[in-house]
This record gives sequence, C-alpha cells and structure tokens, in this order.
Amino acid sequence: MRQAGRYLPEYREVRARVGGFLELCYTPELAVEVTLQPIRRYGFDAAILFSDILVVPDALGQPVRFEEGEGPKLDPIRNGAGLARLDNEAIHERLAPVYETVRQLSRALPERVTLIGFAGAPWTVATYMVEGGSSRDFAATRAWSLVDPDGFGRLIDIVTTATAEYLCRQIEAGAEVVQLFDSWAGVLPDDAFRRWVIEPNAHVVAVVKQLYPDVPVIGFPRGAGVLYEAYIEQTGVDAVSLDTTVPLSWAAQHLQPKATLQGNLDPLVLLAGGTALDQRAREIVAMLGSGPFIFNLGHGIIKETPPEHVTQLLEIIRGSGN
Ligand code: 1CP
Repeated sequence: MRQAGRYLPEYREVRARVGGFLELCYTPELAVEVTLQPIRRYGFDAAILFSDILVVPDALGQPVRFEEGEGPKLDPIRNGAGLARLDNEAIHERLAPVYETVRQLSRALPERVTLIGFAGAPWTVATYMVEGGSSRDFAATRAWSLVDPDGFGRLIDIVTTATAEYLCRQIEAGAEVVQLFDSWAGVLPDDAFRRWVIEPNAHVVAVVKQLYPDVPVIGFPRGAGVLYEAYIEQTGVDAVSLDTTVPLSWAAQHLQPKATLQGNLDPLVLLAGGTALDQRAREIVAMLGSGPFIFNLGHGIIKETPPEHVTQLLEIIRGSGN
C-alpha cells in the first residue's frame, strides 16, 4: 500500500530528478531504485513493483498527465466515439518498460523477498477513464453504466483483456504474486457490484490461472463490505486485501476460512504512531494472525507519515511471534 512513495526522503530525492510521475514509472532504472528503497530501509518480506494503475489507459492511447499537487488528468471517454480512440494493439510495446522493471527487480531482490506485480481492476481503471481523473461520486461512470450498459461493458471488456494480459506478462518477467486494486468497488450496489467488479475480476483471475495456476492472486475490492464474501467465492482469488472498515471478528469468521487475508491497519493509525499504533497492530495480529494472514495497511500510506512509525510497526509485528 504505497510502501514506496513520498513519505520516504530517498523517494522524494529520485522523484525530483524526473519531470512527470509517469516518467518515473517508465524509466526502469529509477522504478527499480524506488521499489528497492523500502526493502533496504525496512527489510519487508515483499516488494511491490513501482508503477501505477493508470499506465494501462495511458498505454491504450488515452494519455494520462499528473500535474504537480493535483491528481491524474485524462481526456474523458463517455461513449462509443470515445472508445474508438482506444487501441489495443500496441499496448504491450508501450508497457515494455514496466516489464523490464520487473525483470530487473527479480534479479536484484534477495531470494527471500517476494516480488508482487499489480494492476488496477477494470471498474476502478474505467472510473478514471470516464471521469477524466479522480472523483467523489463517479457520476459520469455510473450514469454511463446505467443508461448504456452495453457501451460501458465494451469499455470494461477492453480494460479486462488488457489487464489480464498485462498481469501475465508481469509474471513472465518475474512477478511471483499479483494484486488487483479495485479501489472504488465500494460505490456499487450489489447487482452492479456483481456485473462490474466480480465478473471482470473473475475473468482476469481465470486468464492468469490458466497460464500460471500456481501464482497467487490477491484482490482488493475496497469498500465491498459484506460483498467481500461473494467476491472471494466468485472471483477465484487466493487472497483478499481488507480495507480499514472491515471488522476483524467478522473477517476471521466469514472470510479467513475461504481465503488468505491481508490488511488492514488504518494509515491514519500509522500516521498517529505511539500507543494507538501499538494497540491496533496487536489487535489485528491477535484476531487474524493464527490463520493465513499477511500484515498490511488497509489503504495507501499517508505522505506525512514519519518513517520511524513504520519501524515501530515492524518491531511490534516481528516481536509478536509471527
Ligand atoms: O508524485 C508522486 O509521487 C505521486 C504519488 C503516487 C505514487 C507513489 C501515485 C499517483 N501513484 C503512486 C504509486 C502507486 N500507485 C503504487 C506503487 C507501489 C506501492 O504501493 O509502493 C501502486 C500500487 C499504486 C496504485 C494506485 N494508483 C491505486 C490503487 C490503490 C489505492 O491507492 O487505492 C490508485 C487508485 C491509483 C491512482 C493514483 N495514482 C496516483 C494518484 C494521485 C492517484 C489518484 C488517487 C485518487 O483518485 O484518489
């Protein structure tokens, strides 16, 4: 959950050397360097490829810009004419620098450190493509999906196909686990959740599993609430990342028998540090640590987080006998 990033001074130093954020993602030597920074500093058990979920629309021919202090910006696609702008042909040529980063990382990382590849899930990526950036209410995306489900479904299909192939190529290059980030899954009511979250995630998992049955897939349907259970049962993921709102006792009882769990420390608790961090980290380990479990945050680390708080957290987790 952004273990590399702006809370680390060594990341800010590298970031200042390049113009745009995407340039960092597309320059293998630099992407490798920032991926390795948190591993060197903290000795985590796994490294996540440094990239972004928005390289997929960028490679599909919908250019993405990151302006300083603002979120991502894209020219929105809201109908069939917009879909015609997308080009599924050259995408893997455009994504070649990401595959090169994965190859270099798999050579550079110590054997004991697992390399995680990732992609955005189709619904979440589509929200950026339709809204033209970040959004509070996803109004244009939801409207398109309701008024013209077939047209919107074509966008989802394009992103689904690209994403499945993108993950397979990351695995081919050396990723040992892959994670699908469906950060905005939680805004959809149940029928729409099944159609736009479960179905596309299940399709991506099936394609990956057909080629790489032994590579674990982690899903992150953030905000899914009680639908986490259906998500696990119907997508075929091996593990789910729990967001910060999922109650631990419910997860232990209903989810952990079906999948490995990952999560779910609130990044705000990590920012706070001290006894709040100590207590909550211990609670999570006590509730979930005896089943299949990966300790992680429930969402992305906040950039103001003091790096020493991460050290404190590791001492708690590694000292807790797991
Ligand atoms: O200038 C900078 O340094 C920009 C900050 C930043 C970083 C460090 C962005 C912009 N992306 C990233 C890297 C990133 N993004 C990783 C790297 C690996 C790691 O975890 O260390 C990963 C896995 C992502 C995934 C990502 N990007 C998600 C899914 C996870 C989540 O946070 O929910 C999403 C939604 C994005 C989109 C995105 N990237 C960046 C921004 C500002 C945004 C928009 C976020 C929003 O809409 O609120």
